[in-house]
Amino acid sequence: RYKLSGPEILCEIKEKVQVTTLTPDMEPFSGFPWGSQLPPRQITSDVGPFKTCAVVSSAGSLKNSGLGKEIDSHDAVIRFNAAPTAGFETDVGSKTTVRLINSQLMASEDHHFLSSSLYSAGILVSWDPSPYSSDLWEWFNKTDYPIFKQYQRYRRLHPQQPFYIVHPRMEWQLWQRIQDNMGEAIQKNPPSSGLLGTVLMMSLCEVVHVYEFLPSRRKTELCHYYQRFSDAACTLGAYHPLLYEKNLVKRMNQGSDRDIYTLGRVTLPGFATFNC
Ligand code: NCC
Repeated sequence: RYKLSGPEILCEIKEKVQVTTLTPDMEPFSGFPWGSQLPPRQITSDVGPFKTCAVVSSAGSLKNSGLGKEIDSHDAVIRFNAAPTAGFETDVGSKTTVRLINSQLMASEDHHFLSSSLYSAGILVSWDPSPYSSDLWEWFNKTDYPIFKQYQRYRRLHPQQPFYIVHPRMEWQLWQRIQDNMGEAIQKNPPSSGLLGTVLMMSLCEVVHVYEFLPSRRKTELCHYYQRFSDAACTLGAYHPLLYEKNLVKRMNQGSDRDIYTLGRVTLPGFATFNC
């Protein structure tokens, strides 16, 4: 059962993971005055389609990669959480089309989410890692972090910037794909931002290149390319089922092992480009 081929896994993800964002017509949001702050249409209807896309993990192994030009040559680039480009252009490029952020960052004092210019460029997409539930009422009543309070505040300050919220069902549909393709029980925590962003881009792009999600020869214990902090758990996972996510991406990779080793680059096809 868990020995599916790469193309079979790609098909399962395409067919079973719905890339959905919250819209004002969904309950309970339809009953709240602020529900109208949500974008009226799905991100997949508003954004793209793009030909080529780059997913830039925040891994420390991007440091000294010199991948900046290659990353910027894509039609769209997704980055995560507080990952900066300023000062790191040579290694990570400077284009940011989409930034995927978790609700922990939105709520934390340290990140100055409401005021930092880091978040005001490009399209924002946020998600909340609350425990296993895809029911919107249930989730609304027990999000892990105050995602809606922060969302409303941010929207008032930046009403023109596109800002989506991922339907939690997507996290758990993706989690189920990881679980069903492993021979052992994995922790019931949602996939990392990196995998969520990869699947989001597969629904917006024809070709997706993912950088340093599968570590290259530059593999390091340095957590992020933009910080001094070291911890192998950043690459291998603790809370997120990161090792299993990486195993799945390795099996779906359509590029060469050499590309992984030298560039930290994985090549995945957009959902629109293959039939199942
Ligand atoms: O670290 P984080 O992730 O922001 O990284 C974004 C994505 O890059 C991939 N990654 C990162 C570092 C590394 N050495 N190897 C990698 O492969 C992962 O796919 C990761 O998802 C997150 O997923 O949202 C996460 O967020 C941080 C943190 O909340 C934010 O950076 C904001 O400060 C989490 N760290 C902590 O809670 C301490 C991290 O566990 C997951």
